[in-house]
Amino acid sequence: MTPGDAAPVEVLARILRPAGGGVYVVSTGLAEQRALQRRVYGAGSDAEVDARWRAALGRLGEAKVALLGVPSDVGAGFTRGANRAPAALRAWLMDRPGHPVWRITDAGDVRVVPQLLSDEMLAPAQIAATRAALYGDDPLADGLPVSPLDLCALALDRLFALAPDLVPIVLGGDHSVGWPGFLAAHRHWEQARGRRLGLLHFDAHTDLLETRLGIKYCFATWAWHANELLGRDGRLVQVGVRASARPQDHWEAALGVRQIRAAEANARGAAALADEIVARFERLGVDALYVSNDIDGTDVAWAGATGTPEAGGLTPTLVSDLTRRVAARFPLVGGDLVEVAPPLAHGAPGEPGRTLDTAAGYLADLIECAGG
Ligand SMILES: [Mn+2]
Repeated sequence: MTPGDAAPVEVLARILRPAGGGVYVVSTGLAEQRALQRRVYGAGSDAEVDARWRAALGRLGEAKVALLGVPSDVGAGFTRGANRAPAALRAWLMDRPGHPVWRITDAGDVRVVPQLLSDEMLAPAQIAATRAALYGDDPLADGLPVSPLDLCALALDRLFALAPDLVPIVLGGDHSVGWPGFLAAHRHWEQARGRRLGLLHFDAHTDLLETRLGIKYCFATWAWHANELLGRDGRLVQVGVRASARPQDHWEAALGVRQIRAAEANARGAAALADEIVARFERLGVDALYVSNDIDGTDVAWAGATGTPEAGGLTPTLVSDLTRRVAARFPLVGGDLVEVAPPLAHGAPGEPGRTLDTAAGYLADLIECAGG
């Protein structure tokens, strides 16, 4: 049996965990994880948490928007901690019951083995060993992947099998999860259904390396691969770049992207930028939008708890306004929010609450633009 043979909900039940439970813990962190899960599900026991999560999986077929946590930071490169975002943001939002996240279906978290990233990087013996550890001798788990990026892509594929019009919102994790997020959207919407995606990407960095230290998929390469899927035809627009070894015209000439650096973005404002991006996407035949929001595109004043902070960034107002203006013209069919790293606040006053507030706003933008 291959993973394609089992019912989508049965696959999801094996490769996901209840919300907040994707980080594997044994002793340290276990009490905190259980407490959060009981709060999120309004449950009194682990069994009840599990039952309510499975009930949520059962409702996915009718869902319009769904949240998928990917608590992995193995794709990061400088400072880690983004694996804690899916749990920390849900905990933060527990105190904000009016937030739109509580109106949508939470599919839970991808199971994360914290030393793995992509199955392509693993020897067959490692895949077999981890598969046995994760799934035991479950016959329905035969052939399932074991690494976060592959599990995320498979989960999104099965979500689309359950609900073809679903808009999944991926909550990372480092920016490597943007790769399975966009790949799944491209397979479903562009390759299978003939739509043309535009990719709006907020970031301090270009993420446009083909490989980094020989690694194909990581935080610094996902946008290169996404741009290849788009055929380098100009449908990748990057906003907020300010930390790059090469100038803007290099990336625009070499890869066909449009890059609006942070200083230009802040000077022109959301309305003018939206006009440019909408006109560009219209000219290129775009009819569906994917937004990848790396919180380090935002200035450290509002989002300091992240792995590679850079001064001189975007304001949250600009990021939100631009997202909503472009999504008002092209339907949002997928998105991710990545690089929120609550442990990296370094004791700065008001952090990591300020970053979580900024992230909560961006999550609301994605959910509401998706119609949730
Ligand atoms: Mn990034």
